[in-house]
Amino acid sequence: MDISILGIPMDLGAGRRGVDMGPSALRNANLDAALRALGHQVRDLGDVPVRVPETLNKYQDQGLVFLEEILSACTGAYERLRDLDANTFPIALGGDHSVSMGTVPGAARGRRSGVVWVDAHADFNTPGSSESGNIHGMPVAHLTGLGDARLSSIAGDWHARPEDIVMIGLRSVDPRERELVAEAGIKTYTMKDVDQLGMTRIAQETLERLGHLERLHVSFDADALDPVVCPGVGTPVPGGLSYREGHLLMELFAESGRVTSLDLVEVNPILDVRNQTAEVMVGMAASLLGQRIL
Ligand code: HAR
Ligand code: MN
Ligand code: MN
Ligand code: MN
Repeated sequence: MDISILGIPMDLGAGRRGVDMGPSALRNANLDAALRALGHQVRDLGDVPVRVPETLNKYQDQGLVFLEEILSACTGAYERLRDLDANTFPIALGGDHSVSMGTVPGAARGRRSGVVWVDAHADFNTPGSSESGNIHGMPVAHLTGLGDARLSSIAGDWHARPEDIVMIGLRSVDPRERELVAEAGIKTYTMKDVDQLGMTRIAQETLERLGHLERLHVSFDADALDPVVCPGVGTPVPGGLSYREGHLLMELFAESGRVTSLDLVEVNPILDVRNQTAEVMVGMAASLLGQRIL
């Protein structure tokens, strides 16, 4: 497979500094070599330009922190991925999760696409429901066309349909956000569901539910994994996916042969232990892209 890597070194959407160093940490954990070892052709496109927070005054525009700069970086990521060859597999390196407002439609390249959101959080706030104003808590809502019109039209009128989205690993959802997720009718698997059903069944159900779609995008937030496995994240929540649950999900998706793009986001090297979180996330990417035990 032809794989293209694109970094979006941005932390403007998060409440805490540091995930702007995520792309560097993931590259240092030898993402490209791990994928080449699996027989893929790998090209690194470098990084999308992102403004440095210290050059800006923090502001809110309609309840959105750093709206203009995030819009510009997401648009950059969108355009870069949109222009890739149709059968290239893009891997976007965050950066905070707001980058996915650009990477998901960019990777879709105009086509309808399923979205598997692997995350402790639903990221389904709107400017009206958000308690923090941090845009990384809002990308999925904007992908479906809700929220601020500027952020929801990064890809023109391309939107993810709620019935094409599945969330896995949830354990921190704000009260008003919970209502929005339910209203939208998005399929969710909380950590309770992971405990009760097991990851095998969740992976199977997800692939079945999205069975009408030829293209699937996996948006993998490092905080979906337990903080013991991935300590280097800005918003750790206890009780997350185990190392094996993460790998199993990726392995079952790999077997399906249906995933066509990936985000690796929210890696925060400042809070990490010897780049462990980036290394774990590179392992997840390798499993999704065909690494086998036997
Ligand atoms: N729900 C909270 C908010 O909207 C926290 C969101 C944290 N998001 C991430 N990405 N780390 O999943 O502010
Ligand atoms: Mn997230
Ligand atoms: Mn998260
Ligand atoms: Mn729109």
